Amino acid sequence: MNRIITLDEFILRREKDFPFATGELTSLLRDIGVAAKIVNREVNKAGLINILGVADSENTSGDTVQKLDLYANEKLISCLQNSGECAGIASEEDETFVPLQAVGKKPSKYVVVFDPLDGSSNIDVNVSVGTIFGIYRRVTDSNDSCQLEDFLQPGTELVAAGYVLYGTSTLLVYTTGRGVNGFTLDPSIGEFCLSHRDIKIPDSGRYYSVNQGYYLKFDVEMRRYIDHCSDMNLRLRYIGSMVSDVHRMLFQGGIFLYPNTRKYPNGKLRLLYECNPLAFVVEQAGGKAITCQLQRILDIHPSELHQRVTIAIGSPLMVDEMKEFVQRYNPVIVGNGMM
Ligand code: P6P
Repeated sequence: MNRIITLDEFILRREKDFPFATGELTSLLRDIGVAAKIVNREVNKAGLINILGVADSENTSGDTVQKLDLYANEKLISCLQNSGECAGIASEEDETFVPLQAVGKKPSKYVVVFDPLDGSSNIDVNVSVGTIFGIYRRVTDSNDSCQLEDFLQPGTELVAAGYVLYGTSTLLVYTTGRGVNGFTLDPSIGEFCLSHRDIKIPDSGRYYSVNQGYYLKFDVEMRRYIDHCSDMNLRLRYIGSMVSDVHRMLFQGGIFLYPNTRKYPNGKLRLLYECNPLAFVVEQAGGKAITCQLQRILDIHPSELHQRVTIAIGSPLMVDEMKEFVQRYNPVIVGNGMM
């Protein structure tokens, strides 16, 4: 039986891979692991302690906020505040970024973006949800409070990103730009243990994931690509929780799409704390992530915290094929030199 390698041990070992690492990123990643355990504890018993259901509020994006969204948001912020390694956070649940107080005299070098509970509309029906996070090195003077530009960085500047999936088991998947590894929470010892080493996405797959209910609202090139998936007898899987749908693609191969619609002309999903972190993970696993207008997700320079984008993410051969459909049925996009 393989020796147990905990998340803490793995992160510490990997710190040695970074010659100039001074331990801040290591302890920040470990603190996110702690926050994930706390959120997991409540997600798993949400039905028992009356934190299911809808909070009487909407977030910046106009999404109905679930009580557990707010709980997860609070726990993540307090864990990151205690870490002393995080200068500030940007969350789906907060209209603006939230500077965090320095602990002692040490200024913090990093900021964290996160969706505290992605897919939370699924909670009340016991369908898996997840936390998505990304870590940036600050671009402003670390002796001062963090600024908006610390968060408005392209995904290529992420130093780490990942997600926690609260499903049949609780899995933390992350990358620091040297591959992707997965850790399963062992409740008997309260530790995330290495369970999926060096994850690689299959080049292609038998699944496509899109909200078929919007089919008639998609542009022609997306409808033709979706028709092609159906003609190829691919299986449609759509949970309504991006982190869960993308997680499936990571292990089984496939493509996840959220194109523009009349209601969401720029797409529904948020660039900063949904698409960029998942794009970093998927690219590190050998996959691709582009907009439905063929721009690489990680190259986009965000203009505001809650910016929405369209996305096609998953197996490289399937993303390339989708790109061919866009080029064939909407040459205007290609003419704009997107890709
Ligand atoms: P729709 C959840 O609210 C979310 O942000 C993603 O996790 C998910 O993929 C998407 O929205 C679902 O949106 O319009 O298909 O219900």
